[in-house]
Amino acid sequence: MPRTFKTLVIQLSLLISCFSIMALPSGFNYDEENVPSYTLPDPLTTLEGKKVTTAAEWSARRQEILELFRSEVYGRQPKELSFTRAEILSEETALNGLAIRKQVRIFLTDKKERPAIDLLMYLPASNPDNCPTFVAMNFYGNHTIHSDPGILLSDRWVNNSSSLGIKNHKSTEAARGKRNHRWPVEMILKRGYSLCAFYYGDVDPDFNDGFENGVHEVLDEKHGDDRPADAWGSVASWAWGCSKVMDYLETDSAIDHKNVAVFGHSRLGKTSLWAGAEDERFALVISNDSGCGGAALSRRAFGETVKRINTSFPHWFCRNFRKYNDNENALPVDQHMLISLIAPRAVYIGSAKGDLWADPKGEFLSGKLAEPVYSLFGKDGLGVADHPEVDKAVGETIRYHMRSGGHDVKEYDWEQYLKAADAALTNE
Ligand code: GTR
Repeated sequence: MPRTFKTLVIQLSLLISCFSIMALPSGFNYDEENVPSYTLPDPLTTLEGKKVTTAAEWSARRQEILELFRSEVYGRQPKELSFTRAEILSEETALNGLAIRKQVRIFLTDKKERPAIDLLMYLPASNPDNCPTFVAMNFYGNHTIHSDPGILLSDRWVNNSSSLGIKNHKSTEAARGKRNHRWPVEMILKRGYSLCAFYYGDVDPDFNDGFENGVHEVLDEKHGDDRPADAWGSVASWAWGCSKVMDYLETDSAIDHKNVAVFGHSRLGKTSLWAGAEDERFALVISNDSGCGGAALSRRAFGETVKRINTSFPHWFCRNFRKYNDNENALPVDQHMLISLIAPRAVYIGSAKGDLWADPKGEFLSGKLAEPVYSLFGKDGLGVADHPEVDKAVGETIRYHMRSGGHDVKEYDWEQYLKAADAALTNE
């Protein structure tokens, strides 16, 4: 590369990283020296103070921790979890013969036609039966993940977005394929995996409406302030949507339902972790840049804090979580215990260097501190003592990397997730 061009590239990347730091909300801590001192609860000590030393003892402790997350952080999902019904909307060859594109409407309750998840399935044409898959949530509708004209245009409520041309909470053709940089569909298919994508708003539109719409309207007995303090928030309902997709996949011979990964980015990374905790059918759980309420330790209060997330997004968690605003040390759990709930299954925590808001170090530490639980099952964790350098993926059953760049999903991330799938899912 000529020197002047190289200098320009370096200057530009410095400028970009400055921008990503400048874009961080002010009034929050981004300095390691100012992380408060804290003591973390031990995943392997029961509420009665007994030490857990075997995998058999872990199962009771796991239940205890799961209950704490339900009552204090994400809220409780309704009991009824069984599959109701699905309708095949279309099934055709697509992507120049590389894929079979199947679109399926999964009805979420037997009470009404909506809410329903529209599942976009891309199956490798070379391997359309019993194929391992990624269940992956998207932010603006299935039609945004690829320019494929056969993907049904979502008509559901969506967040407005100038870059996707979405106004008045309604998506249009202008948004088709606009998020394709986050979705290397062809790469996934060529590696022998299928992709099952859905729009999270199909389950619950992402705005604070007192839980009167989406699945809450149909399944919750009470709405608004009458809801119990441990009633499920939106993250829990999106996670429940992943389980509904799994219910359907168990009925579809195209999918090897014993080898399913669940994937999400950012708020949907928080969601994939909670889905993996609640539903042990997911063999691999992937969280990309999930941050506060996801993989990052709450007690570090680095970047986004519990108070800030409960204030900006009062509908994401249960009301009890607000007790820990500026009071993280009182939490009976921290997010390393969320990772522990996934044991002994595979988990991948992806971070990004420029994404200080999501606290990469706090995300790494959660994986690290879950290792003793994986050890009970003879499973290897991250295999390193300290945070790895940038763009260096580490780990075995627990995996981690911190990619260069900002809060996003890049091809580098997917390359690592595919390697994790090769190791964790059997692909026959
Ligand atoms: C941010 C929020 C993060 C993350 C992100 C996203 O505004 O503070 O916790 O969830 O949104 O989901 O895009």
